[in-house]
Amino acid sequence: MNKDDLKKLTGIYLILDRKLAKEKSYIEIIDSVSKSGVKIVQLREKNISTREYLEIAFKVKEACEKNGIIFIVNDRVDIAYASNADGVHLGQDDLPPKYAREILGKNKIIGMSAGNKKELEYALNQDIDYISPGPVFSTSTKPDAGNAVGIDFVNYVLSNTEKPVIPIGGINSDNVKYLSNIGINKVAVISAILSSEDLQKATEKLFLALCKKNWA
Ligand code: TZP
Ligand code: MG
Repeated sequence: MNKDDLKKLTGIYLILDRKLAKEKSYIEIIDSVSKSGVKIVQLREKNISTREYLEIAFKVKEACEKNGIIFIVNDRVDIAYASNADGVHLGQDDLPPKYAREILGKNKIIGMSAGNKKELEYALNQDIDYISPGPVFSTSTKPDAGNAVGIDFVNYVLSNTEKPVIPIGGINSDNVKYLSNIGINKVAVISAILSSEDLQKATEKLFLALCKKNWA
């Protein structure tokens, strides 16, 4: 996919998190969600060695490629580069996007989180390809994520940029309508899918709710 098409893409951005994936293999997870609306997968490993991270990245990249899914690495520009990922997601404390761009090149996707107006302003002044406001709703998946920013902040982001906006944090099949109603076509989730017994069903349900417009 050309990264310029990212804005038009409708779908789920699934973040792979070992804690919530429990014993399930990432490859099985990707295989079971890829036909149900997951269009982007992010690998988000914590507390493992660089070599281990890279080994996992190679495998996840292969599974994503096979399933036509965009593959993003969280935080680590070195791992994104070495695994030839489609891009990297950076937090406000990670390597500044300008260095990530120098390393990865102009064709790779660089995404950035923003949890308030100041972070948004910083992000929008960088050479990035999408922005993730959040946490939109409260979430226990990332205890240090800060206070929920709410739909109003997502609306504020939408009115301040033409870049793709991919909200994150506490999003599920019940509340996603508040986002699709304001024009959001992509959402990033962890628990809404990974905490379910049936990953495929949970993905379908979320995707359907995301695609459904103009809810009452
Ligand atoms: N960044 C902001 S909130 C969050 C991250 C990684 C966690 C999202 O997980 P969930 O389970 O979809 O709320
Ligand atoms: Mg980060």
